[in-house]
Amino acid sequence: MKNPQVASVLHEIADLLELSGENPFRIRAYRRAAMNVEAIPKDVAAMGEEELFSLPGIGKDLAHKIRQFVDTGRIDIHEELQKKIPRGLLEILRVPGIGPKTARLLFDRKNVKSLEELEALVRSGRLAGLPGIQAKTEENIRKGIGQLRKGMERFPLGKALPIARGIVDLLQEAVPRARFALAGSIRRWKDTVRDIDVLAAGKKPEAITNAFVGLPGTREVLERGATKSSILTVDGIQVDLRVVAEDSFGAALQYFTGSKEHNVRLREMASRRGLKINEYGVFREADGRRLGGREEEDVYKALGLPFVPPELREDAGEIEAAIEGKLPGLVSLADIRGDLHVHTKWSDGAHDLDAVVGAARARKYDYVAITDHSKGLGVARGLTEERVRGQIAEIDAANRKAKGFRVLKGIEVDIRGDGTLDLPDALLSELDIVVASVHSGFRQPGEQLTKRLVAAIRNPYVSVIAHPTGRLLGEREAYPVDMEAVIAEAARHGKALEINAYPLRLDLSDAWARAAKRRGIPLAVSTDAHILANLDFMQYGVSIARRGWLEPGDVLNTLPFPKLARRLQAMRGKRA
Ligand code: DGT
Ligand code: CA
Ligand code: ZN
Repeated sequence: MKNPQVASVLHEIADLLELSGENPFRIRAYRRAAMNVEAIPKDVAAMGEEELFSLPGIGKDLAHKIRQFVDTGRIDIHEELQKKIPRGLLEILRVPGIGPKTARLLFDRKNVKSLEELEALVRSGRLAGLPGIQAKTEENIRKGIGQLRKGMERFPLGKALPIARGIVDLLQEAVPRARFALAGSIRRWKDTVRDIDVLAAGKKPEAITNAFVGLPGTREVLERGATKSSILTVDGIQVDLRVVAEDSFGAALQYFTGSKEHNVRLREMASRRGLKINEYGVFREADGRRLGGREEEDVYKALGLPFVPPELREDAGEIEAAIEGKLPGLVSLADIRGDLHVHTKWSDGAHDLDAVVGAARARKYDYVAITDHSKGLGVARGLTEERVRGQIAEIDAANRKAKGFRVLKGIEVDIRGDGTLDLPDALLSELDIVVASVHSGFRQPGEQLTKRLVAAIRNPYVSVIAHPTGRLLGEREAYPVDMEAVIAEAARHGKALEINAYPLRLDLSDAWARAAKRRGIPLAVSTDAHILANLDFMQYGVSIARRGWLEPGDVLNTLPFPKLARRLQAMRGKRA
């Protein structure tokens, strides 16, 4: 049992309680517990009831239920609720604009038990007329279904990867001698994935399949076969398992990692050399002799190529680079020396400075930049000039205490609607790093948005533009800013752009990060953490950097502190 599986079931209990019209406090208790289980780095399966009880937001009763779930794969109340409430209502609850009351009403009055039935009802025009459902509501529900259908096509990596890793761990525990790996887009760290692809090989293929179809957190077994099985998790994500022969594991991993476009190119190369590659191995056309396939490297070696990291396998020039021996030496998580965008209690972060410093040090960082919001962001308790001064004093004190670690004085200054900044230059000049970003007026014409970003880049004290396109995966498109122009301006002034590692942002995207690198712009890979656990989002930011072909030298926060400080100083001199 793994934390994502436990969290999913707790979330689902909360949903089911909501559908049964239960007490909101009880519902909130389950939600809070689910979020806490998601956030803690320790395995809940390894905790006793006492230790679970000591976690924030987990009472005696919940500690007992979690323990029960870990031990037996079931929770009584979950089983009872499932008997009472049809599964399809959970899906209906996910339609934007439909709350538990409406879902329940649809069920009670029209016997709607699934998304399909709801769609049919909407199509037939029999939705209006129900109490509380006006023409406007009907229209909203119609739109909501469309949105959900669209969103269901892909999941953010930040949601799918923890679930996928949990699944692989559980399978590995169930069949310790078998070999497991993630494949497909999730192994290539694509920012969104359609499903989770898992590959397995072992002496007892049947045991692998049994473990897979019996995984906790499974809503439905879609397919069960000797070499291919599929399940749907309670989160609505499909997981495909392929079981292959042990000596084909490498070839199958290469094949099922894709991308399809990358593999097509490799097969063309192979065929020109009189070779054939498929999911079973590498073969010589002439006599059918097998040249390898146990390890993934075998495939690339047979073609005379170096190993191509999965993040690059998009047929975006990596094959040409591999042929010429010019693959980039990609940046990795271990190269990251600090986080340059973190919030504290001073604005809308959850923790105080000491806690953030402790968490950054625990991740072996050399520094962290504290970048709380500026005053214009009232909802986030943005800092006035006076409060910035108060924070400066606190950071100075922290730096006097801290040995071998530096706290950078920073701000996430709001770029106002007219392109001016929310705090005066004189104050910004006292800080080590100024991160500037847009938080309002997304609906402005692209031209105005571009002007705002360009103006911010021109301010001598701005160091980094944070989440430059404003996209929120599955929720909001990038705003219509002219990124080419922004990149050109950043290049002109030697300013950095951010790869925001928050899983719903991943902004810049991989493609824009690569475009920025081509112009020699340094990238800051930052988490924008608001709680300590968010510092672990760094892995997603690094994956975008890698998919953007970035090397350590392209990433600002791979620099050791003294070099970083000099670099940030130099940015201020570069006014065109
Ligand atoms: P996704 O699922 O849309 O996020 O992206 P992928 O790349 O994971 O695509 P998926 O799950 O359909 O297939 C996984 C990999 O398996 C894919 O990257 C390449 C390989 N593959 C699957 N079907 C085919 C096929 O029909 N032809 C070839 N050449 N490769 C395939
Ligand atoms: Ca896939
Ligand atoms: Zn932020």
